[in-house]
Amino acid sequence: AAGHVQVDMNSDTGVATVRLNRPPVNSLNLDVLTELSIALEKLETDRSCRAMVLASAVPGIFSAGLDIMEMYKSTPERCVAFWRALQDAWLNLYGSRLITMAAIEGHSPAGGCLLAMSCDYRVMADGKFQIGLNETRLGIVAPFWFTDVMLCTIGHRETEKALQLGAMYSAQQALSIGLVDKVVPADQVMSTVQTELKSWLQIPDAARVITKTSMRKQVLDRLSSQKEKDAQFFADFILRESVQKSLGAYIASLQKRKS
Ligand code: CO8
Repeated sequence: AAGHVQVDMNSDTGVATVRLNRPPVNSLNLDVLTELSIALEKLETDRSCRAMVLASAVPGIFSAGLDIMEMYKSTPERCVAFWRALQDAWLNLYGSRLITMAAIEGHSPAGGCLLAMSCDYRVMADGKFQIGLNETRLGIVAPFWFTDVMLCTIGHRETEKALQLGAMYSAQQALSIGLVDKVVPADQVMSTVQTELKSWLQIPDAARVITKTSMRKQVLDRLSSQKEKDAQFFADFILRESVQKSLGAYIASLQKRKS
């Protein structure tokens, strides 16, 4: 089904807005990730496009991360296909020549946090929303490239704590450890991103892109050089009986939280 990723290209400014649109929580399944990859590839080759704002069309949610249902009681084949789609979406985003900004207007756990961290700049809404890599709380382990991106964002010590605890941070806490760059009231996130973009757009693209690429190349190469091995590892790990049991318990706790 198409339409889970809305792209709004402003050819006057060269800024595209990409909104995830998979209610209720923008969880990332195979379809969404495939659509996101394709959208990013299109913008990458669109010479009129210089920048991209990654945002959500669902109020109160940036993205709930990977669709847990893609990992629960799935098949090895589906797991590998799903993981390849995630790898490709991430390689396209983290390696993008565009200026990429995350407008985090809601919750952003796990895969949502990965997408946000993979942008060049993050503005988050103040208030009740949380961001972080909470994988250990689900009894799963953040892949090495999630860890790499977090290391590049907040440094070794904070990453150690964040990952072991599966810590979820408020916007203010995230700001204090450098996980986001700016915190503003929810209704000002977009305008703040637009203001920040002005400074980035003043920099000649070629010099900025070479700089960005050289900073990110090592981390990108580490996954690119072992995509198949990484996908196989994911499928083997996630389908372990003990891991399935943890995921089952986590899904039940999500449901229980509601009633
Ligand atoms: N996947 C699938 N379904 C989800 C997810 C998800 N990630 N998150 C929420 N849902 C479902 C809920 O179960 C609920 O379903 P239903 O209506 O059928 O009961 C529905 O979406 C709405 O959710 P809530 O009622 O909880 O909505 P709230 O607005 O109250 O809360 C939150 C939104 C804060 C996002 C909350 O739903 C939440 O915390 N969700 C869990 C997020 C999470 O833990 N994601 C982790 C995913 S794992 C990941 O991204 C990286 C994995 C790396 C794998 C490595 C292995 C080697």
